[in-house]
Amino acid sequence: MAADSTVTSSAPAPGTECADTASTAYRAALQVIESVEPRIAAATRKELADQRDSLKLIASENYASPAVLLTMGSWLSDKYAEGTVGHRFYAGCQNVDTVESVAAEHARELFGAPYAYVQPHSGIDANLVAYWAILASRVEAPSLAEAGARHVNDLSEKDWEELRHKLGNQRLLGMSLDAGGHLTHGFRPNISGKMFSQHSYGTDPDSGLLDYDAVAAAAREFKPLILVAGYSAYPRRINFATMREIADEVGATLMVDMAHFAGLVAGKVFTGNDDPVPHAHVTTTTTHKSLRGPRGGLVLAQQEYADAVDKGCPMVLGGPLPHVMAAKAVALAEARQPAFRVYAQRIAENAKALADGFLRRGARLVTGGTDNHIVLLDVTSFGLTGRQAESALLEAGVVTNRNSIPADPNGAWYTSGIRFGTPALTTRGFGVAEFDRVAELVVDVLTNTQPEGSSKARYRLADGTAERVRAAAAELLAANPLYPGLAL
Ligand code: DSN
Repeated sequence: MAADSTVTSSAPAPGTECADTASTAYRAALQVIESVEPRIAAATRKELADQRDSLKLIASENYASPAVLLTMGSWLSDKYAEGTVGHRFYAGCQNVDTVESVAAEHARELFGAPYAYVQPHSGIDANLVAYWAILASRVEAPSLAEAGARHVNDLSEKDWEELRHKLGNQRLLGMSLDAGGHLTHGFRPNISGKMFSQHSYGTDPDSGLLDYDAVAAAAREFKPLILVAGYSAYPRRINFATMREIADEVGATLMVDMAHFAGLVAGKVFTGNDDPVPHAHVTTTTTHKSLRGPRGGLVLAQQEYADAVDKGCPMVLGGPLPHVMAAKAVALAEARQPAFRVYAQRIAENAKALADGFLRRGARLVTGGTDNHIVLLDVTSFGLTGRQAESALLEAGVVTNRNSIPADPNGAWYTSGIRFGTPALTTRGFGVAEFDRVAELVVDVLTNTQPEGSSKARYRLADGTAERVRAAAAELLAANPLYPGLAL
């Protein structure tokens, strides 16, 4: 398939250029690593080459700036600091206190949240902190008051037994995995599906869109303690004001997991009812997806939940990772710059261009399009499973992940969808013309892929397809280099 458009490169996201000083730092670091374990230095170099040479379309990945990456490689890593700022279980935490305070201040200012907790090591940790903070506030605190106790250790064995029973029998209502929810929103194999009595809401079978009346009906019937909103594979915005009304009506706490779209909230693409922070009691996120920070998590809370969230360590977390909290502070400082708003706007514009590019070429999209950073392609329209499509795309240098679609006929392993996201390539400088070309290349691969026999995994890519697509992708990638200026 020939190119149908000439593409021009746009500027990479500010902060991801690699100045001479950063190049020198990376070269020195790799030399030091090489002298101890050359295989790790080699894998690190190879990862950069692989990331530079492929079209990264995984919706949950990005490229952090050299400043963020370099911040993680320091002796801050060597410090134990269980506890909270000014209240640690170890001596000598004054510098970690500074790091944690600065990161939390940036998080509060960026998201307009009364309280921020920056210790969680990941998204699942952030969600566990949130769940246990809500359980502590809504279940444990009233039980302690009733028993006239100040601390769980002061409870009689009988009261403790009752409280443990209560804590283990609360209800959680979240979006189902195949509608786009996350494992930690009550999926049975995950701890969230085991520690709560769980019920899920889906999407409208015809439109694929969230049906708020159905969510309200499920909430009225199930009466959850926690209503979870947020997604990892739903290509649309959520009205969080409506979700809060539903939560209030049934006395639930609204928890929003904005891990996927935190960058769009930070960049003010999602405002008003699209911004979860003013509406949710507790908001969680990872920091490494559209927010473009280090791998990690954080929790934002309204004041009423702040004290309980603050006990995340040692309630469910081990010692904080000071070097990662430092990198969160740097990333959040970057996200407070005006340039980040431009970046976030482009993420959404590019997703629309990718979706339109697919639709114009006859592909079927879940919900018929996107208004966030995700595009979910139903690959059954190409006669493929998600597994076959994912492998064929990878062979052609297009890195994606297979994903369930609502009522998926192929189940959660083989799936029927491919999830695409625009944050990473937008960081490299891709614009709408480049994303239209990406849609063309993806459709080229999928129309030239055939299932092999009755296998849901094996496939055959027509001769020459991988080479043709790789060559076209190489042009796009060369025009939009990753970490321009970084020479190892
Ligand atoms: N694994 C992440 C994703 O890909 O969406 C969510 O945790």
